[in-house]
Amino acid sequence: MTQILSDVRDFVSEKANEAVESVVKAWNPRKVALVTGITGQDGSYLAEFLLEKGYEVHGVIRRSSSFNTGRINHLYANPESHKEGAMKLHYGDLNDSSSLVKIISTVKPSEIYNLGAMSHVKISFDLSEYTADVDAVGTLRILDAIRICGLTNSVRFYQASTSELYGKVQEIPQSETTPFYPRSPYAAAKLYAFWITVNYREAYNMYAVNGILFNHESPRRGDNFVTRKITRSVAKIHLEQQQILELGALDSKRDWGHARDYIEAMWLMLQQDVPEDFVIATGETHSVREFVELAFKEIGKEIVWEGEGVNEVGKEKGTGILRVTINAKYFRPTEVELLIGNPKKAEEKLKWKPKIKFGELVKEMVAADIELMRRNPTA
Ligand code: NDP
Ligand code: GDR
Repeated sequence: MTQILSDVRDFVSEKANEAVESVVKAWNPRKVALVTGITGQDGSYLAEFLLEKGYEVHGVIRRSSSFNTGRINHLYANPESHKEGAMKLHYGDLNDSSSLVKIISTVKPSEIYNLGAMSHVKISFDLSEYTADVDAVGTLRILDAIRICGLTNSVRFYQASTSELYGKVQEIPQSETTPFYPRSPYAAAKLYAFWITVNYREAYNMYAVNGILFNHESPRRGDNFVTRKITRSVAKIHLEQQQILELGALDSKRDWGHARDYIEAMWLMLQQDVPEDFVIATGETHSVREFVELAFKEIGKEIVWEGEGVNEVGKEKGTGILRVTINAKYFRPTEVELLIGNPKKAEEKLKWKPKIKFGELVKEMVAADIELMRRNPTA
C-alpha cells in the first residue's frame, strides 16, 4: 500500500497529493500523547498503557527538590538525564502558561490527558487558592494553550473530572445527569474544570471530554489516601513495624475501582466519533470500615476498634497491637458521605466494564505493601 501511494504521489498534482496525504493520515494517524500528572498514580498506568499501544508518550513533570519520577522510572531508559525511547519528559507546571504553550507547540500531540492536579480533598481545605489555580485555572491554561498553538481541530483532550463533583447526595446512584454539589475547594475547582471543558467543546468545536471517575486505587496510590494508608498500616502491623492505625470518618462510603481498569476508559473516551462525558465506576459502594475489615482479614487478624465518636484518642488506651483509632484531625469540614456510580453509559457506548473487583483490589494492595515493607521497613 505504501509503495502504491508513493507511486501515485509522483504522478499527480499538488492538490491531489494533499488528498492522498489526508488518506494516509486517516490510515495511519499520528499517535502522540501528552500527559499532565504522568508521575501520579493514573499517569503512570496510562503511560504504560499508551506505550504498549504504540504511542509516543510525552509527560509534564514538575521541578521538585527530590526525584518525583518513582512511579515511571521503569518506563524510560535513563531517569537521570531523561533520555528515552518512545517516552519524553518535559519540565512544566499547570500554573505556568508559557511552559504549557512551549510543550504543546513542540510536541504537537494528537491526544492530551490532563491528569495533573492537587488531588487531595482534605488538603484542598488548607491549600484552597493553590488548588483553584492548579485544578481549575490550570485546565483553562491547557485548553487555551491548545488554541494558541492552533491545534483546536486536531487535538483530542481528556479532563480528569471526579465523582467529588456530586458531593452532597442528590441522587443514588450518580450518573452523567445527576446534579453536582461540590463539598470541598478541590471539588469546586474541578467543577470549573468540568464546565470549561464542556464550554471549549461547544464554543470551539473541540474534541474535549470529561471522564467523571469514581475513586480508583492501586498499589501505586498516594500514601495519604485512605485505602493506601490502610494497606500500608496493615502491612506494617503484620510485620510488627507499627501498632496503631489512626483514621477519620469510618462510615464514608466510596465506589472503589482499580486504576488499571480506569485508565483504559480514559483512552476509550478519546477514540469515539463524538466527544461526550462519561461516568466511570463499578456500581458498588463500601465504607472505609469495610475496607479496613477486609484488609485486616488478609493478614488473618481481628480488629480492636477504639474511640469511635471521640474526638481525640490517646494512643496509650488499650494494649492490643491491632488497634484502629479515630483521630479528629482526619475529619473534613464538609464530608462526602456516599458515592456510588452508574457506569451504564460507559458500558453501552465505550463497551467498558471494570474487571477487578473490590476484594481483589484490597488483596493486591495489602500483598504489595507487605512486600514493600519487607524490603524496606522505612518506606
Ligand atoms: P495523584 O495525586 O497520584 O497525581 C497527581 C499528579 O499531578 C502528579 O503527577 C503531580 O505531580 C501532578 N501535579 C500536581 N500539581 C501539579 C502542577 N501544578 N502542575 C503539573 N502537575 C501537577 O493523582 P491520581 O493519579 O490519583 O489522579 C489523577 C487525576 O485524576 C487527578 O486530576 C485527580 O484529581 C483525578 N481523579 C482521581 C481519582 C482517583 O480516585 N485517583 C478519581 C477522580 C479523579 P507530582 O508527582 O510532582 O506531585
Ligand atoms: P477522596 O479519597 O476524598 O474520596 O478523594 P480519600 O481516600 O482521601 O478519602 C476517602 C474517604 O475516607 C475518609 N477517611 C480518610 N481519608 C484519608 N485520606 N485519610 C484518613 O485517615 C481517613 N479516614 C477516613 C475520608 O474522610 C473520605 O470520606 C479521592 C481523590 O483521589 C480525589 O482526587 C478524587 O477526585 C476522588 O477520590 C474521587
